[in-house]
Amino acid sequence: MDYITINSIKVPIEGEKNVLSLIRKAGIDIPTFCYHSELSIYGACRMCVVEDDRGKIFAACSETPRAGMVIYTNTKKVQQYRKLIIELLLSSHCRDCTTCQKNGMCTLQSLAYKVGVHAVRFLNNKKEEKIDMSSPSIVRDPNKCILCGDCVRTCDEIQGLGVIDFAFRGSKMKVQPAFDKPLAETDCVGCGQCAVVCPTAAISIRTNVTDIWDAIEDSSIRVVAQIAPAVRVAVGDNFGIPKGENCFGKLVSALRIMGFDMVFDTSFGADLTVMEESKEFAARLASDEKLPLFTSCCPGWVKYCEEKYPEFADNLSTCRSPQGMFSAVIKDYFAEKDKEDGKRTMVVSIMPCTAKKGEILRPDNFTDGRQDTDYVITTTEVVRMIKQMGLQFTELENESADAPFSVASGAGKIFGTTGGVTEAVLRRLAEDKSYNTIREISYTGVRGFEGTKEATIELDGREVKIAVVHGLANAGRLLDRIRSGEASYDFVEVMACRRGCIMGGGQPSGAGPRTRRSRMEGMYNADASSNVRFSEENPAVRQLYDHFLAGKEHRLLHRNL
Ligand code: HC0
Ligand code: SF4
Repeated sequence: MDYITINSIKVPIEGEKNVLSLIRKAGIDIPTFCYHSELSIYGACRMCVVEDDRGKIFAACSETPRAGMVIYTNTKKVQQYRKLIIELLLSSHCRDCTTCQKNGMCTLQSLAYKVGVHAVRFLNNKKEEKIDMSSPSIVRDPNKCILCGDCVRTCDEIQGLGVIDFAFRGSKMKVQPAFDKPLAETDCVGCGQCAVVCPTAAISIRTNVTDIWDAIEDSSIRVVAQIAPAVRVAVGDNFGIPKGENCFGKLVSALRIMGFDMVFDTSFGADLTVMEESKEFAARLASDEKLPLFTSCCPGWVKYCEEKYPEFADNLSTCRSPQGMFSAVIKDYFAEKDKEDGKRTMVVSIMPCTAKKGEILRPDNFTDGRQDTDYVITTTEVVRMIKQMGLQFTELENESADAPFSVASGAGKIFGTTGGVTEAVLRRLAEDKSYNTIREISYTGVRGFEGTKEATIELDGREVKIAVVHGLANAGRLLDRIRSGEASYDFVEVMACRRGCIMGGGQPSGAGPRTRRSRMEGMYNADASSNVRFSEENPAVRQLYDHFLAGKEHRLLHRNL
């Protein structure tokens, strides 16, 4: 076996493509801004410099490991080099750290501390740039950009959109959308994946925390929360709870203490989606029309499809997303009571997703001219609220969601990971409602993190072809194959974010491979430990269909176009 020597430790080369991977394998954490294992190597930030035994300095991320190499990761020369890089970055960086959205979570800030920069010798003579607040999902502040290009490569390579890019050269270089257009006027779908990788607050989540506190303070407002499936397996990250652990019960307690009047589980809305989408799928299969049926619960995907592949827009399910369905039901359900109590119901969704902030503003998410969901806050925003409230999150009791929507099936919960929507719909369409059926469906190929998954199942004597895709670049490739006739499917699930909502733009960042896997396992554990595994067996869903929903399905549950 070939080795390289890192700080006198012999480290075997086992297919690693760069020296940085070997350094990390040796358990040494060296700083990086522009290196992400899933993106192409840019090698621009130079923070990962190391020194070899001949005194040569080079970036570890772009150096191929060679047998016999001897490198040192923290020599005096390396330390001075890194310090100078940070100082130069800070010299042209707005330094309002104490009031910045990213305060305490900023890589530039933490590395300045780590490498020991206590003063900046160079003057900032950059002119102040306008902050782009046009998107409902994200905020772009060019004054905080360090030109690492992480956002550019994410939007291009993972999402296949290329909304933002480098413009100009030398000291004038910037990252911006083409022609410096406001984000709202571009193809941006609001997925927030650029914000996840941004090391500073150059791209951050547009926050609604203050609006929520204001509503809680107002006694004329009934503030109702719904918690998305994937939030429960990530909200604990910031409180030292093991990765992937289901914190739904603790989050319900936290929201009640904060002053939310009622707390519900969006997985109940997902159960409604399963009911409606499986009906729609069965009808399309019977008529052989508008196939494949594309899922419509991911707003990033819906916008992408409408704008980039309009010829497939009619194939999108007419179902609203679980968030959309549930908010419409909640508003309608409390309408009478609101009149009696002299109150107004406000629905606040707690989501792993930044694009959901845009979904709620779409006309097809209004019922009778009224906006169904009033605000979306992300997992990271709710974490901030818990901290502002001073709650000891780990100490909170587990509480359940409120009646009458207090039961959610396991099928509704797995929506939060890629393949979950498909699996839930297949459970609904299966005739045999046994554990064996659940197991068989889980083995069809819909589970796992592969970018595009395929499965063929038999339904009513017919072979049904399914595809599950996540990441919009993967979705684009699949659509191209469908368009050219190279591939054909009956049902296609698309989630804009790689690995589904568990890795949404609003989730706590810094989630490496182990965390991603733990979040996925957390979703499947939430399903396995549910008393009800099939959406149609959810007693609260049945009750709703039998009484309240009769005759209202189309108005409340579908995108009325
Ligand atoms: Fe998702 Fe959803 S599963 S999109 O990823 O379908 O955001 O968690 O809430 O609406 O349920 C996000 C997560 C949801 C919706 C559900 C769907
Ligand atoms: Fe690209 Fe998504 Fe960022 Fe918009 S939010 S710029 S689509 S990565």
